[in-house]
Amino acid sequence: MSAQIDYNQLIPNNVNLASDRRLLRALESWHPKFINWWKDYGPDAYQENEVYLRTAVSVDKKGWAHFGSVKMPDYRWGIFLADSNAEEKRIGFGDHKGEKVWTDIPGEYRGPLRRLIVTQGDTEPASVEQQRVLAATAPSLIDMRNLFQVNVEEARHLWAMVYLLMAHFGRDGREEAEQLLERRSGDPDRPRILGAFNEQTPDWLSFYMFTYFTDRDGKYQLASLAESAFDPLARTCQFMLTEEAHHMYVGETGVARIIQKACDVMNKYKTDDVRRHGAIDLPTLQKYVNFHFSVSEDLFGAELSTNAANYFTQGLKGRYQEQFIKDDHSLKDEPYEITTFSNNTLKKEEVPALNSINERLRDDYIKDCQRGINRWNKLIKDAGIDFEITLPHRAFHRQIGSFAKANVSPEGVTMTEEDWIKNSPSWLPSEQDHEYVKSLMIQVTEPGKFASWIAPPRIGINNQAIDFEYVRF
Ligand code: BYC
Ligand code: FE
Ligand code: FE
Repeated sequence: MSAQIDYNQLIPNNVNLASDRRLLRALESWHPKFINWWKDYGPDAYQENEVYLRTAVSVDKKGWAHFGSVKMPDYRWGIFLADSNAEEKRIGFGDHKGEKVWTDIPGEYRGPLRRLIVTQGDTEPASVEQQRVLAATAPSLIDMRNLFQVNVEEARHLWAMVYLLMAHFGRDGREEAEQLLERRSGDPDRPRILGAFNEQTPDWLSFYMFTYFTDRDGKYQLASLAESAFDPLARTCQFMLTEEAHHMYVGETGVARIIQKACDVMNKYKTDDVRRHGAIDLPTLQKYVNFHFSVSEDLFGAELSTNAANYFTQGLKGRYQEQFIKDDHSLKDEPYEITTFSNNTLKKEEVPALNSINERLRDDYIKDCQRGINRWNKLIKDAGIDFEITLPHRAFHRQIGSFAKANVSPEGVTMTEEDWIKNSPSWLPSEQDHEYVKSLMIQVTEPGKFASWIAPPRIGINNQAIDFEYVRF
């Protein structure tokens, strides 16, 4: 008998994998393809080094963040659904409000649910592909470890969606699972589904911005799917959200440390020209904010969307924290105020709430983005420096929805396309800005040492010291 992998052992899970032969077989044929993808399109180096990673081995407090040193290809990508009592749980919104949640998929909703799960699943490996070359320029060991932690968890999120596809969509699901490994970020012939996931993440400033702004879209999309009447999807997303928090923490603290360094240099040398001292100036940082925020806003879809209205009415995808919203949760004739663009003018307008589900989620997202910006601004203020980072207007630099046709400045002023293009180098990272940031990207691997452009973090990972050997060489 050939050496058999015990998949129930290999894949930590709380879905009783051992008892489902058909599912096990499907995963057995997908797993080697996943590993090949991980080796070819995951981190392009250090696959044989031991990395201090957390692994989820169960969903409870003790098990979901189990720390240890592992080689990435040996990471145990598990399948976990948050605890649930499907017998008592009720659907919280839409036409099926009040009915029991579904443990399997009603036939008529297979199409839209498959599409939602595939779109979610597609972003996870896409982000790993986007980040694959970053280790070669990591500013410290702890940062390199954080990158790898995010990468293995995004790969686990792929597993989470592949599990749903294989367990609930039969042959179609198995085909979708294959295609999730075949599309490639940025490949013009077989791109990833959503725009932001085909952009490059060429440097660490982009990486922190991505984890701050784009992983936060993940938080809001997952939270909406965690409301789903399809209980396995809801529970999977609920558990993914616990991991998502760390990704956004990496982004927020990463940017904060860059700001700290810029402020320290400004104060030490009494100059705004921090580039002379190998730091990243705040105006450049603002341009990266403008870019990553606007690209991430596009991920919420069009302001008015019948797709989103249908998902809601059918009970497939809810709103952020549905149970805390005080309305009828069916939105048959509720209004919602959105900003619209027509005749070259931005204005506020009341529209049916049901059609503006995407915009409402984007509103929740924007508020959340602003909270971290406020914390960054406090750092700047505490350093005695007169500079404020701001979120650009929601219509600035958009590709999706009604603002795609608009030419709007970060301040929200409409203009001609010609003027917009003329001004854009002062709003978005220019070729020179990219070159400058790239010139700073030099790998630092001595424990406890950091590149010139970033301050050390305040604390280590899991109570380890800052100079702990997070990646062993
Ligand atoms: N790019 O009716 P609309 C994460 C298409 S991030 C390209 O508004 P809908 C993560 C759309 O497909 C979270 N195309 O669309 C973060 C539609 O096409 P059709 C990912 C786009 O369906 C970091 C048309 O435009 N999860 O987890 O309401 C690292 C009309 O649009 C885009 C999800 O996205 C775009 N940006 O809304 C790792 C959740 N936007 O029908 C991971 C699942 C729209 O005309 N996805 N289009 O052919 C969804 O809920 C929805 O698909 C969307 C789009 C909210 C994305
Ligand atoms: Fe994810
Ligand atoms: Fe994430």
